[in-house]
Amino acid sequence: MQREELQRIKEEALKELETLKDPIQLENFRVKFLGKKGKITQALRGLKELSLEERRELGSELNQLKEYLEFEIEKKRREILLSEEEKILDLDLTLPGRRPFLGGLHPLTQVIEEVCEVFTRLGFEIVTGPEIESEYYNFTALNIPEWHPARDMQATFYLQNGALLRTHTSPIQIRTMLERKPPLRIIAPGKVYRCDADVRHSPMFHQIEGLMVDGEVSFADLKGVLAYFAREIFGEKTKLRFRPSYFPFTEPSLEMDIGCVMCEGKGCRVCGQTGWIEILGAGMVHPEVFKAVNYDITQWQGFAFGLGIERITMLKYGIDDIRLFFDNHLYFLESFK
Ligand code: FA5
Repeated sequence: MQREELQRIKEEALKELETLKDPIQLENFRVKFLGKKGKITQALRGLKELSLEERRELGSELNQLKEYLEFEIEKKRREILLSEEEKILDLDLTLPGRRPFLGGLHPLTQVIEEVCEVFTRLGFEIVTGPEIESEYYNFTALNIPEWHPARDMQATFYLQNGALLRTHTSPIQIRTMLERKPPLRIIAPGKVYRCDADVRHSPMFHQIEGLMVDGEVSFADLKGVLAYFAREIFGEKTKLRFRPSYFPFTEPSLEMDIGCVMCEGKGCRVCGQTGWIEILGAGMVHPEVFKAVNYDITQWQGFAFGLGIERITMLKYGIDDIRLFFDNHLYFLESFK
């Protein structure tokens, strides 16, 4: 990457920007310069081959150009929208005034609300817990002692004071059981964090934890509740399957997969060519977990589950890249209003 090359990209982008007239041209332009394989993205990647000083100088200029183009693309998008409206107004002056742009709920918020609604219908109460957790609640009380290899199943962000960003919503199980006496039925939505990123994995994502404890609760109850939830959210015809799995805090454990809607089960990059996407882990509460919260294991039984909200939303709306949820492009968000 040389200064002349940067200059060439800049001139080309600014010249082309002037000529854009419709949303398709605008999107092609965005992909050409700012997309994953776009010229600016590639140029930013190429910086690592330069000396520190050149990297600093060209990097800052490239980033400025990137921000400028992002701003201009959004501005153009609005101009195009307004000019379409004006064309209509030219034809009919009796039309009402221009309406302001209305915001809407983020698709993930919509799905969290929808899933919570399904479980509250079944008598589950909504609770929450902190995102900064101690190792005790996130791991130890869930039957994952320090030496246990299962700690590596969830690559963890540790804070300097020994605390951590919770890697799952399961610590809320412990907090709730310590505060309350059974019987109980709760669900707990929230953000969780893992050092993980690709088309299906995001370093921050959302889960909903579920926990039911009562005198007699069986594995069949768990499967029944999960199948009901899947039918309510995805419709009667959706394909689902249960697979045996392992979690230190449940025994026996399972994972539930939904047939991939992107390829209808044929196999694609989103489902890793398997035709299925895993959306949750679940199982019967492990006796060691009950012991950690002083519940009498001869008296109480329970099941727990943890749903991945991004995966559910991807399946529900046919979204093929998890990162779209967090880029916050208006054209993406507006399609969920
Ligand atoms: C857990 O987090 C367990 N706590 C779930 C659980 C709860 C099991 C209660 C038993 C009892 P897992 O790591 O598999 O399990 O994550 C659960 C779901 O979160 C996955 O099925 C997937 O849908 C979603 N998920 C996991 N990692 C990511 C990620 N990096 N990005 C987006 N979604 C993810």
